[in-house]
Amino acid sequence: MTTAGRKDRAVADRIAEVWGERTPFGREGRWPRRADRYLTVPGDQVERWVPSACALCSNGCGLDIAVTGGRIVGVRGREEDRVNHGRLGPKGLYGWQANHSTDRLTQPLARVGRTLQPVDWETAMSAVVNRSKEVLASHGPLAMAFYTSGQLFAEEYYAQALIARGGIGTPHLDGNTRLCTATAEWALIESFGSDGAPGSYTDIDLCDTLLLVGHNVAETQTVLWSRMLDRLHGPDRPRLIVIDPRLTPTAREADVHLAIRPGTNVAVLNALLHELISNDWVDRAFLGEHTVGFSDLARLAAQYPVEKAADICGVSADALRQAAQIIGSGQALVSTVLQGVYQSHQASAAAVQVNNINLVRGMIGRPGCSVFQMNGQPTAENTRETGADGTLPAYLNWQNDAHVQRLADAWNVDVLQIPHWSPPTHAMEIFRHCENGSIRFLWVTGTNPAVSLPELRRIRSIYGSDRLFLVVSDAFPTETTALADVVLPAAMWGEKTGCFTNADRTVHLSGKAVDPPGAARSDFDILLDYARRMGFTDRDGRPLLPWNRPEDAWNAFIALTKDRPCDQSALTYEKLRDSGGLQWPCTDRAPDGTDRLYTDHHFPTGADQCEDYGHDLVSGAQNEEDEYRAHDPDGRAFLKPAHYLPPHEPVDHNYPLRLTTGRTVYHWHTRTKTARSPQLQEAAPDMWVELHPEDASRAGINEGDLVRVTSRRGDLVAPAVLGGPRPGVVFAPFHYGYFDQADPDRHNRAANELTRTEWDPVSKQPVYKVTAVRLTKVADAATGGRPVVITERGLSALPDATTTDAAPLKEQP
Ligand SMILES: Nc1nc2c(c(=O)[nH]1)N[C@H]1C(S)=C(S)[C@@H](COP(=O)(O)OP(=O)(O)OC[C@H]3O[C@@H](n4cnc5c(=O)[nH]c(N)nc54)[C@H](O)[C@@H]3O)O[C@H]1N2
Ligand SMILES: Nc1nc2c(c(=O)[nH]1)N[C@H]1C(S)=C(S)[C@@H](COP(=O)(O)OP(=O)(O)OC[C@H]3O[C@@H](n4cnc5c(=O)[nH]c(N)nc54)[C@H](O)[C@@H]3O)O[C@H]1N2
Ligand code: SF4
Ligand SMILES: [Mo]
Repeated sequence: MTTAGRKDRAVADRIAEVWGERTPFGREGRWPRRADRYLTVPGDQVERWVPSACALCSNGCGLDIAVTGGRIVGVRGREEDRVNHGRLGPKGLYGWQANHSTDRLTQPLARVGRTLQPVDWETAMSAVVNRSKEVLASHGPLAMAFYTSGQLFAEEYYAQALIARGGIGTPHLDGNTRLCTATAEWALIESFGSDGAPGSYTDIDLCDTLLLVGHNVAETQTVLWSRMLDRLHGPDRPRLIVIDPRLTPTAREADVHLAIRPGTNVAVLNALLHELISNDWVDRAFLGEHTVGFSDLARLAAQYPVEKAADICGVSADALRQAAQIIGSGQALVSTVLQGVYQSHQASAAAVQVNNINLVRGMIGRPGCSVFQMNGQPTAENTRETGADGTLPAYLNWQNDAHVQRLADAWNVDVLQIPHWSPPTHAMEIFRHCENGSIRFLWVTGTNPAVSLPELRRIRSIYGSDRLFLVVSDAFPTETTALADVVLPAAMWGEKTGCFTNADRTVHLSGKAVDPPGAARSDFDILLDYARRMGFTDRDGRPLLPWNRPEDAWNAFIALTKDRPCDQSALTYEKLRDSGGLQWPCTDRAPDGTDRLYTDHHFPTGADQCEDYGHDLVSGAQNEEDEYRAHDPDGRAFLKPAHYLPPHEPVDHNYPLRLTTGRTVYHWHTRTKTARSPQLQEAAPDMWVELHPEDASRAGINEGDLVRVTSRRGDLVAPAVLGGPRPGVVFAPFHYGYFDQADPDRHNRAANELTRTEWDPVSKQPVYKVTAVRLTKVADAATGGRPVVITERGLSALPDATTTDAAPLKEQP
């Protein structure tokens, strides 16, 4: 950091002070502004400020990018932005430095034997196009697949959806949104008929009760947590319930922390529902007019008295009663749900029970009342809206012929060109088809599956297979690009223009601030080039993607959303520029956007409108159109109950502990960006695992000792940090792969070596949070381990620990 950088920072150190100073405010007050910025040059040397938003989580904080001499030199939060009121967290302030990292991909690469050689764009794109044409000729469209991101821009996803579904005619297009918020999407569809976040961040300002389920918001959406903290530290403090097996920074602030056993969400939520119903803390008028299914829900919940749930979940019955009492007596409830539900056992069934809690209380569509089936990645919402994630664009229903026809008309293609004989293929199924050889061409964009997918040994073998032609578009060399046949260098955020939508439906236009390095190109331009070279045309022989700029694609997309639940037909670039960011729906009737959905308590469940006919929550069986129409809920929300089932992989004598995986505040996923941002990398330089002191002492493990965590599929070796998880649970961050390890072929650092190929029956989201493992000590801190620096947040700062691997000591029972 330069001296100038120090002098110009209007905020304290966001590494030590993750959430910054408190600016408390009371209920119905306005969240005070706070101007956060970080510059590496003196402020008066900034030549231009380019409006954008932070793309390092789903909060989508509004910011401006500072540019000097054609380089990004810093960022400042926009005080007038409705999302962050000027604040930025650690990743937002420091993460942009990765853009200028010297090891960016600046040229396409093509495989020659075992190595990747630099080539020009002509050579690279010809290779991609020639192989596409060969595969199409020899195996047909079902041999072609695309695996995209939750981190590109809406325009890029829409181009991909049009190429895959309208151009090639393959159902095999999905996003890493499948690993991220497929369950958010499906929980919303199952309850309300359509995707789309019902609530608004203004509800945080107005609520009196917060229920956070499997959501460590303090570390994963730090600016949203600042908003919550400012309420929690202000007058009329809302009451806070946190359901999480670990004592996270979020849980530390809770009135009631339910540290449940991983995988038992449905049991705990059913018990809460049972308490609410049996105490008559329910809104009978709302239930009668606006929902279907209450008697079934009540009947099922009655089978979950708190004592039974306490037993299953490993928490006290009193704590459960207390939590229910808080929810039952509050007048304005905001619930949030994230990966502790979506990536745990019975993901969709559990997420829907949180919807049910808000519904039985009648607390939705009113100020201060909402449920956030949270997003994670910055643009995952757009993957879902544009149809790049295993749904059709604009929340159209693949089983509804009129919907598919509407899409075919918009694209001017034959309706049979758009695959709709079954649901679009989900990612885990795509990889299965690659494994068995029926998919021969896979194009991966903006995701690093060789670290982020479960059971990495299997993934490496699938991606590395000679039979599969693998194209990877990325900004950096990664564990996945290393397996590719062709690597395409991509422009990143700040180097291209496009829109993205945050977790409360706020859309920002992110401007191009600087040119991409070397020959790197935006994904949008790469996709247009591919479409032209492939010769995709519409029914009249005109180019299928008749666009030149991202704005053209955006205009086509928003036109398609007209009268759909995600209607953004009036949300032009011009309006986005003028407003600095608006919430959809944004239409001629609501030109300034819409704060919260369902204020009239009419839900998009009608058979003609809904995005899907829904599923059985436990088996995942798809409902059919005829049966749905026969009981058309016609605007009423569904209350869908579900029984608790134990996790599929049991803990037993050999694997007695539960591994759960997740995040630290300082890193973003597989660290391609945050490891290249000096402050963030320094704050959390290497892998660790967190243990409960009782489990550690039983295994003879002290803080800092090197331990091995082994599952039925693989192992990892890392120093132990004590504290955090409940007894019986081990926590490992999933950020650390192999690109910055001395020996990249030594595979015992990534958490996903241990996880299992398994997914939720409804959302098809992989299960990352309930792996059965055992623990062994490898070496003492003093001998083979490393000194561990424990911060307030339980993190450790330690040098290269995974390269040491002494002989395992006696295994623990
Ligand atoms: N710093 C940082 N922020 C991020 C990201 C990042 O990589 N780094 N990624 C972004 C993305 S894409 C996402 S999806 C979000 C994820 O954000 P979160 O969901 O908040 O993060 P996780 O750490 O994956 O999981 C949350 C919590 O679930 C708990 N948990 C585990 N098993 C269970 C269970 O069975 N039941 C319950 N109730 N809880 C359980 C874990 O202990 C953990 O504290 O974060 C976003 N923000
Ligand atoms: N065990 C375990 N595994 C998990 C999770 C967990 O909690 N536990 N969480 C899951 C979740 S929620 C998520 S979201 C995933 C995240 O998993 P990934 O998506 O695989 O992780 P990232 O590191 O964000 O990968 C994004 C890639 O895109 C590149 N990139 C960045 N910007 C651009 C761009 O504009 N264009 C292109 N073409 N490339 C770009 C980056 O360099 C990076 O390589 O991991 C999942 N895996
Ligand atoms: S909360 Fe999320 S969007 Fe906001 S600054 Fe932090 S990483 Fe960026
Ligand atoms: Mo995610």
